[in-house]
Amino acid sequence: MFSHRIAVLALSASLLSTLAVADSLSGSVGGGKGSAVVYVNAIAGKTFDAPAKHVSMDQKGLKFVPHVVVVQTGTTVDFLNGDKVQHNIFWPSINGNKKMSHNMGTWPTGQVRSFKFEQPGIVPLLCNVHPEMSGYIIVSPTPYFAEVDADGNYKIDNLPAGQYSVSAWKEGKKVVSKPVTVSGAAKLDFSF
Ligand SMILES: [Cu+2]
Repeated sequence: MFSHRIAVLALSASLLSTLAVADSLSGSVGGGKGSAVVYVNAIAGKTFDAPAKHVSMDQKGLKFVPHVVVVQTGTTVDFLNGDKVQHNIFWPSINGNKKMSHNMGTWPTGQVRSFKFEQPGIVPLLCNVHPEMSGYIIVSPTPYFAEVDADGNYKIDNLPAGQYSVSAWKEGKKVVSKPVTVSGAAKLDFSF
């Protein structure tokens, strides 16, 4: 009876610690101003359902707005042409792999075209009507990602405790990856 009660107590404690501890990863991304994204790489033995919710990126004022969008693998992005001129969207590569280039075509004002990003990686967006336009879709392998704020800091909340490989992307730079052990409020800084 006594040992049974201890076992129940022990189980309750371990459940509580699983539920109550809010593990997180945060830090800074150095190397000057500009957009940057931090994401947790694929976790062995773990799969994640593709999010049902679509994410939007517009073409407005001859720009991709926002300039950078980060999504989980399997997310559909809706691209709205919010200008009075036609826009195109294509990417010459994903992660620098030219075999993964794709052209979504050209569409007029007010129209939306959607694309489901099934492969994780860095997708540099271009418009073949306006060579000065550029944007990025960063497709994270996991739901654990964050954009850096104006001060160059990021925070990934609700990351379960564990050992991970974490990558940082910064516009115009090569992706940097580092291992980290997360337990509680873990810290990891990147510099470019
Ligand atoms: Cu354009």
